[in-house]
Amino acid sequence: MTFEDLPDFINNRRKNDDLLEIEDEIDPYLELTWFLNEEERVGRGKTILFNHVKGSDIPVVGNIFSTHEKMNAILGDTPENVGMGMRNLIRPPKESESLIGRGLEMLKELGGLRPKLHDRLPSSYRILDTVDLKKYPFCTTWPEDAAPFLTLPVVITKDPETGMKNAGMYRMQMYDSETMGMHWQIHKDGSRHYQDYKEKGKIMDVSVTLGTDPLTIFSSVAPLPEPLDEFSFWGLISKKRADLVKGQTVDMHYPMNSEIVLEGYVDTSETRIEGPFGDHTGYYSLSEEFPVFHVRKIVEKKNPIYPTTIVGKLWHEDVIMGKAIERLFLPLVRLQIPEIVDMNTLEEAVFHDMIVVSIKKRYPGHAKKVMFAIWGTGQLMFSKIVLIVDDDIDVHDRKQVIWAMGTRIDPSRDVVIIPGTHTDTLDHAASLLNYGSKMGIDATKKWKSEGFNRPWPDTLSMKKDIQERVEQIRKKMNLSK
Ligand SMILES: [Mn+2]
Repeated sequence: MTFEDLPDFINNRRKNDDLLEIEDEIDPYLELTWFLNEEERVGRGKTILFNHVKGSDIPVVGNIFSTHEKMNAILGDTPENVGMGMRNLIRPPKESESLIGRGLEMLKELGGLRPKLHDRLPSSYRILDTVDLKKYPFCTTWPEDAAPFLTLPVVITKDPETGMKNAGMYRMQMYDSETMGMHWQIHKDGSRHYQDYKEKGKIMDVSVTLGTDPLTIFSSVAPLPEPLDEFSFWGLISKKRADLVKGQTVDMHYPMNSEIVLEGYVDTSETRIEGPFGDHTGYYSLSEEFPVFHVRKIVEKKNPIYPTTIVGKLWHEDVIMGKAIERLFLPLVRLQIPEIVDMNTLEEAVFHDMIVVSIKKRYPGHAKKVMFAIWGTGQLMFSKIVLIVDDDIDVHDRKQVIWAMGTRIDPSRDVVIIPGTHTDTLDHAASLLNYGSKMGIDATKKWKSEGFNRPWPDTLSMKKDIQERVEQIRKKMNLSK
């Protein structure tokens, strides 16, 4: 089961005693997002509906993804199970199946997931006569932010050649009542479309959907392999076809369950200073030139609800989403790099700054092979530090990981530095924007065939019978937990 739309999700949260409704007037300037922050900090992470937001008639909802329980409700299952389901869909044929039979079955399954396209807006929508972004409760999160930012927009663009849709999430700075910044990071699909339009010297249509069912929001964040678009991914998870409706002034379709849609365009010859913005790195992103989005038309539901999120250091809901992505995509990553046993993208390192991967090592130099495979796989390419450990290490146990890193490496032999390569746009330490270096650390036990000629010492562990005997005595004395 997936949610119909944002109000359906909110009702579900109310029923599950996971909704705080705030009736006090809350200022969208700093106060509102700090409220979300505090609810997460105390470890409860309830969804919050702000019914009275200063300067706007529109309620705001936040903490949509703030617990694992909620994330599972949104996916309709655990990320692990969803990932295994996707892996099975693209599994190779079994011995009993013919290759063609399997291929046809796959096509049928995937074809069934294409979005359904509608021409007419449902009657519950209205097309506004004027464009005035100032009436919306857009939030400012941190004191040095340049302006209010949209933090959960689903930005839809179309490939100018193939017409293939993309839905991505890029923060958007409010400039005035009609224009916004479009923070298209250079490696993202939205930015690639932008580059293609720019080469042709064309203006591009863009729609920005604010508030859909949470799975659509999640899909726009998921690092999907190129041929799979976000709405088909949505279909794959929800096992039904997404309903998209034709725009009024843009040549594209967008989710028919949107609360608010900003239809508009980006003139590819125009940029403007964007930022600073308090980011999920824990720093303010610096100001840079980015494209500008002009709103032509606004379409909204009667009584819409606006969704927002807070990013900052560590404990925010992007960690829950990031972990769901890690678990969901692990089975698919393992299709491509089968020697990976487990991986941990560390939230303390903003996910992509450090990844720990355990492998079943089979041949000399295997750890380095896996490092290079990671730098060549989807958005794992952003991993700044890749730490490879043997599969006796639990990658989710920081103590074991640091122990392996400390005791199993000889730095001059086991650390590789790759100079002059791509970096994440939000890597503030790289000397140039989008360009820097990577580090791989091979913390596997070294083998003779890797030139290691000393014996590798045995790892400590206690005999089973001794453990059991001591445990019996402790139990008798009530010392056992
Ligand atoms: Mn995409």
